[in-house]
Amino acid sequence: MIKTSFIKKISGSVLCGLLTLTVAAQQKPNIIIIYADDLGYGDVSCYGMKKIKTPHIDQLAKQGVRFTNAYATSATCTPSRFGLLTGKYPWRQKNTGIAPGDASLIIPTDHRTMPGMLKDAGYQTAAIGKWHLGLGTKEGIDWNKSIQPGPLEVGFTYSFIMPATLDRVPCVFVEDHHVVNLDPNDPIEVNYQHKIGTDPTGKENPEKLRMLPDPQQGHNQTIVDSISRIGWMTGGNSARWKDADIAGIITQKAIGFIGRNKQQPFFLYFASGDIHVPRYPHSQFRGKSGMGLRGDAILQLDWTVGQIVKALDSLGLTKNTMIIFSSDNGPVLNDGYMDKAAELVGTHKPAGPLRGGKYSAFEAGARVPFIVKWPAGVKGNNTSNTLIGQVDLFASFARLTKQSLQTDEAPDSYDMLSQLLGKSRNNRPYLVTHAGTLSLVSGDWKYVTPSKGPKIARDVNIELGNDAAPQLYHLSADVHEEKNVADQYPEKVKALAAELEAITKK
Ligand code: NG6
Ligand code: CA
Repeated sequence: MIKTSFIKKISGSVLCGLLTLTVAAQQKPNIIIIYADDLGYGDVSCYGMKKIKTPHIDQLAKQGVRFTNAYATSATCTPSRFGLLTGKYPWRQKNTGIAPGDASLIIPTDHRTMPGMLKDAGYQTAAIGKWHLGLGTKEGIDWNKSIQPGPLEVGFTYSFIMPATLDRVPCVFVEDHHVVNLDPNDPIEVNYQHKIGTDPTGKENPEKLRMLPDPQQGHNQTIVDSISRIGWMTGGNSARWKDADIAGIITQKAIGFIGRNKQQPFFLYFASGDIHVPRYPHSQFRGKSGMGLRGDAILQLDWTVGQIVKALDSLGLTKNTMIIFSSDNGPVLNDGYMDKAAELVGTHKPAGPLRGGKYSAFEAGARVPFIVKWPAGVKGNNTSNTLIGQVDLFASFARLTKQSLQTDEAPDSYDMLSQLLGKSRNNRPYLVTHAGTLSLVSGDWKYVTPSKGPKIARDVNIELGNDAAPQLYHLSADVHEEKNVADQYPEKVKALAAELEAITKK
């Protein structure tokens, strides 16, 4: 009797100790960034999409804070991702434009990144999905050997990535340092200058294609999975992806990572390939939106969000996991393939009330959906018009995880944790966005630097927002940037131009 109660006492206290340990280890919230590709401000139903429903994304908004004034750092992918992960405006560094498929790693390995900082805070950190930040050194990559530097050299403890974009070769997954399912007897070679190997190309064999590339835009080189891509590749046949399976595979990888790390804090940077071209979602979604493949890809993206939420629920991790949902840049319809996105969009406005789109200095270029859900720290049903940037996540997560930033880290990142949690509405003092030309958003105003660039990108049919004269918009009254009021407010233009100039020199 005595013995039993003694044992009970011991095991009770051991159990109690274990529980305390688990709770202590779980005190730091898990963080998941779900990063969509080319999803516009108006492309999900909680931001105004009427034609199709995105219930899982809407649910995040219902249970969290939905931001109406949040920005990617840029109007294209590579620079936005660079800004998000480094806390530094991409235009401060050369070669941060849209990365060619054979670009070397763009993120410097000698500075801490956001995942690196979280790793120091005790997190397991994963990059899963689209990378598009270059891989390897300037000497080039041998895709058949250890591929580095890459995500693991900039702070991630695990990675499972598509190296560039879905429309660029090599169309294979890379897990940590190696191409997945590569047969050493069928080595991969990639070339962006000239054709290599004997694989058919879209240019020579259009009859082999499931969707035609837009003749104005290229994308007519090596055919992988019946879709021609940018760049040429040969070999690696067993490793090549099937486009319809990508979302399912990366979602499974994400759920696997979450499951493996359920006992310790984790950070997951989940970069979906949806809804970037080529759009070829799983048959479960094809034909379901009534808006063609672009709408179908939005349904697939929403499903992905639902799967991740469900996995958290079943592991009991929902309460202490912060999910941030956003997009890398604004919307585009025809971005290289004749997938009928433009023909079938109907009355839907991918950019909602905003002007322009992907590539544009107008608001639709970089103002994107941005939702934060964290049951343990954020009240639901909250909408915030606070000015905030994805570049601010680095400093905000540092505060959340009680890490101090070194002086040269995340130079453009503001600690906006209170705003993320819906507890403050204080604006960031200003935010620079980038689409070739730089713009400064400050309070109600937006100043766009004069640029001699074209006014319209004809191939994608998007207004780029370039003008040789300075542009000034009163965003709170004119969110569609109809009226350039620079002539009416010369002092404002001067002040904002000077402020922007000073920021670029910092
Ligand atoms: C452009 C491609 C476009 C897309 C984009 C990158 C052409 C004509 N257009 O250069 O199809 O791949 O790059 O998109 O090649 S992003 O979302 O990754 O920035
Ligand atoms: Ca993009």
